[in-house]
Amino acid sequence: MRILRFLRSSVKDIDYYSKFSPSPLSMKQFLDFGSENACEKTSFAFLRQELPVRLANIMKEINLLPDNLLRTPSVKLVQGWYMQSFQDILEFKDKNADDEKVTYDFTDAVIKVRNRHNDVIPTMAQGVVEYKEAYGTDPVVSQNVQYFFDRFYMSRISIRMLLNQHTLLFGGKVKVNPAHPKHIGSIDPNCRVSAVIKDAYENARNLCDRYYMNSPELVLEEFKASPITVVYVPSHLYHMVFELFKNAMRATMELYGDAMEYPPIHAQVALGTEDLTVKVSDRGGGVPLRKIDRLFTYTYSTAPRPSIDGARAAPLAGYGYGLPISRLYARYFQGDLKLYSLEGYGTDAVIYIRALSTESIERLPVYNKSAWKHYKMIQEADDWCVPSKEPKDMTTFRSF
Ligand code: W6P
Repeated sequence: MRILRFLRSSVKDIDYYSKFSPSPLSMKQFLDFGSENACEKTSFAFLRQELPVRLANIMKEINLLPDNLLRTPSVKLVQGWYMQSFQDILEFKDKNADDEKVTYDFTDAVIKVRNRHNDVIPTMAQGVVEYKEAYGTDPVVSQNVQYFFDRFYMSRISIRMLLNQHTLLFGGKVKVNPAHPKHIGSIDPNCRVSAVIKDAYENARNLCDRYYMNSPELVLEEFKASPITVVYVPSHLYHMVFELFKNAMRATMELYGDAMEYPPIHAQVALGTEDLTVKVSDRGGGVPLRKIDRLFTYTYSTAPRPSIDGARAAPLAGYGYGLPISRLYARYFQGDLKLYSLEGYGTDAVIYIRALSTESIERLPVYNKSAWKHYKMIQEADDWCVPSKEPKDMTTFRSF
């Protein structure tokens, strides 16, 4: 009986909070939370409303996954984490924001929530593997799963951004990070793009050297006299370029085999009035257009991992969610990540970031009728002809 009442009340709470739209924050608003006059109390008051809204919105979408995927132990586990975290935060609904003990306990709860969700990505990936093994893949399910995961992981990125900002700003004795005193939580108001690129390259190169015993050089060009900077989360930029370098290196090394010389990877950084653009180019042979979409597909990337024998290090890239998640990081602040490939030559991977912090606003999924429709849509017949390899027998149309 107690369990039932507990479940019923949380379902009502989720319904209630899912009817609010998440409130996207701009870079400026994130910075304001970290400024002199902003305080833990303001952040607390915002988060105790906004976190349940973002959690409830995405929990409603988890429920729309195909039943067979929803029933896998992995997805059930993740669902339980969301339920628990939702309740943990709701505990603070009617608490006194002026009570220091309350705000202290809240920061503690925020840390617990973040840690609870550390393994969401591999756990959900496991759920997809279990589902594929039992039921195979069909195009309608794959399309829905792709739609879901893009929204689910974007929601997760945004929630973790909020959790991180709160704990970095208010979790310690002081707001400043001694290693990076100018950072506001995870944001660097003067993020030097090329420095992050060099760092990511060096670390990708280390992995490449371990796996292939060699690695391509980097040629980095910046189209501006002074170092290009942007208001951004350096860890997000690092995540994206690190992923691109791993892919570029793998393509290069696999194409050139045991040759002792490799074409370098080029990285270019440009700053315009709207966009800050980073291009990573390899000459690793490219990918045919038909196969580009697959690189961003969650159901495609989750092939059961090739068994890793102890002697050989983990492969450099692939079999993961690296590229789709990287694209979400780019889109999170209204940018994008695209691949342009020349099959038979190489690939350009381009990251677009908003140059103006006023335009860097969170891009968040919202649970509403039109999201609901995406899952319920029955696949209608395509409105384009199916290409046929056999040309039609034109003799039928002869006029004699
Ligand atoms: C490739 C495939 C790929 C994906 C992402 C970035 C670079 C590259 N190069 O051949």
